[in-house]
Amino acid sequence: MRKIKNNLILHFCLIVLVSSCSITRNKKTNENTSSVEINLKNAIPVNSKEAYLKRMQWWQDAKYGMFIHWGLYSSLGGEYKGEMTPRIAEWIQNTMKIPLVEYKRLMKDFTAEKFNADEWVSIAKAAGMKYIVLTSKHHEGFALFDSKVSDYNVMNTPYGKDVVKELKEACAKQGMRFGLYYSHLMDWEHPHAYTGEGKMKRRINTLDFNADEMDRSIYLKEKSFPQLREILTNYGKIDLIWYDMGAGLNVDEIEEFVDITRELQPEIIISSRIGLLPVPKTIDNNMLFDYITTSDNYFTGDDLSMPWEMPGTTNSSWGYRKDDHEWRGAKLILSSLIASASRNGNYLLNVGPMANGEIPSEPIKNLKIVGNWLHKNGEAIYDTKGSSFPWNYNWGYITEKPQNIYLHILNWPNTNTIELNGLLTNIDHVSLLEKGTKLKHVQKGRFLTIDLTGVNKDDLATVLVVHYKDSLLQIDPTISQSLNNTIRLDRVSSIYNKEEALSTWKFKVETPGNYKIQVISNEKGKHENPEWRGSQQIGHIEVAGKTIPLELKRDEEKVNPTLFFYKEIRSNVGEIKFPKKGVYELKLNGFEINAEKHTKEFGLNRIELIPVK
Ligand code: H79
Repeated sequence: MRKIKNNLILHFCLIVLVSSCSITRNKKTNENTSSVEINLKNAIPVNSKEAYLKRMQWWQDAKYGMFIHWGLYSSLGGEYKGEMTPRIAEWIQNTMKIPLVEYKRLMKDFTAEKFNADEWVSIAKAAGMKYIVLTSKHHEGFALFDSKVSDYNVMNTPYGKDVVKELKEACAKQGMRFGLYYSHLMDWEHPHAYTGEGKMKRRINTLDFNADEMDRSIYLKEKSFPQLREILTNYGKIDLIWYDMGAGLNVDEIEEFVDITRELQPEIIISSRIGLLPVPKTIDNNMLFDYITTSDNYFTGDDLSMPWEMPGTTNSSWGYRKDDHEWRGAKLILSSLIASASRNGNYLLNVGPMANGEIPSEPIKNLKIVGNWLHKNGEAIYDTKGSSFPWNYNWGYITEKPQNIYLHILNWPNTNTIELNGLLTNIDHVSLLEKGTKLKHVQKGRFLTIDLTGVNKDDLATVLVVHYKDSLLQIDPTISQSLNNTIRLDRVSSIYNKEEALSTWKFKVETPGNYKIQVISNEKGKHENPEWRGSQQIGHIEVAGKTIPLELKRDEEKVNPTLFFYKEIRSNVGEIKFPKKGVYELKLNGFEINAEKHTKEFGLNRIELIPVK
């Protein structure tokens, strides 16, 4: 996603290119795509927005999936010649410069004697996950399926059976949706998997091959396209294809991937990492992917303009890594799931089995805890839509269904009350989702206040249901003070002018007086080395006729409820006086803000104005 947003020029060119190609797309006459014509005309699922949304429905309702990274790297567990790789474990061949002949010998260690497809699916089921995505081939080039295209596959290991087939069958048996990851551009076994120059060159196996002699069309023709045809032909219905690292492919190449995919699996859902592409402005035939994959392990807090999914890890690697015991706890997993759902996103959470086929016990345990919670509270996750409120709340997140607003309390409030601000619809009742117990509440003006006295707190998340009878939920989008008088200015509710590096909020003040200003932001960048950009910019805040120079300091830090590796930083900025009731404006000047993981801008989360007692 970051790639998409960072490339505005490319963005424009691609939009033009993609749409002008659309006319010719169905007219290709070469062998690979001749049959596409018929299929695309008859079955392209994006002929109308309705058809697209219908095809996407199961996935949007599912919310939660299991990612499985399994390959030859799994047998190393991150260790090569007595040393641990400093980077993600599945990159070990590239990072530790392991010669291909030697790496290929790992095939003999792919024993999988404890692999039981039914058991894996049962684990996902018990976790409350609704779909599974398996690495059919990762960057290393080794296929987990019976491939006639390349011998570098699971049939030539001691295990000797087709893993894709077994898992697909187990999924079909247990009613689990099944998707495949396929690294379509990168391949460290093929001599022609050329990804590009500069930084892109690091994605090539330059240890065994000479990048200057590479011809990508050979790789695509010999391995990537035909293997894709194999996985999309030999296993019945495939629900989703997770292309990865497609940056470097040109639009023609991307289109060819799309054509093959849609030809063989018209109902399939395609991930955005198929290439460096813009987010489509409209849902139509020209779409080359169906949903946006966000940056790994990074939830920005935003809703996006089309369906989206955050892929995440349970420790720090995707592939099995034996020294990494920093497992993401159940509460963090659940927070990420709830937060994603509250902004209409899915969460695809990874496990990295060992070469013997065992999934490490710690993530299984944590997944199960979340699964038990979902068993009781699933109504508030599955089939929901995101929050209608344009701001966030400190106590947790919101999901919705017609007539119901679900409040997921992750941080129990000291006041024992939960408050919704801006609600205009009349409430019928408020209850505890799990027990159905009705809760005392008061609705006055734009505030709904719910009394939590006597409510048993669920340490993971307590869900309240706010039930209303009107056909529509009405919300007043004006930002105003909460009942404890704090004013919360979320990045998601700001008007941002990028050229002027200016963020503006308008808000109502009911209680005049002195307020402390605090800026809350997130670290970003590589997970091995999170960075905080607060000290790299200077600017000022203009509010209530005053200009306050801004130099942010790391005054407080805490673990982020959704971002495993990245701290939430609080900076004290000063004080401001609101002399009387009324509408005020706050301008954050000189700060380029952007919540995404790999952008250099400041990762603003919100500004809080807190009354001075
Ligand atoms: O499959 C998982 C990752 O292996 C894959 N995508 C997820 C779902 C992925 N491939 N590349 N990346 C993610 C980006 C990471 C690049 C890095 Fe590196 C690998 C950073 C450090 C090692 C390339 C090589 C850039 C620096 C060295």
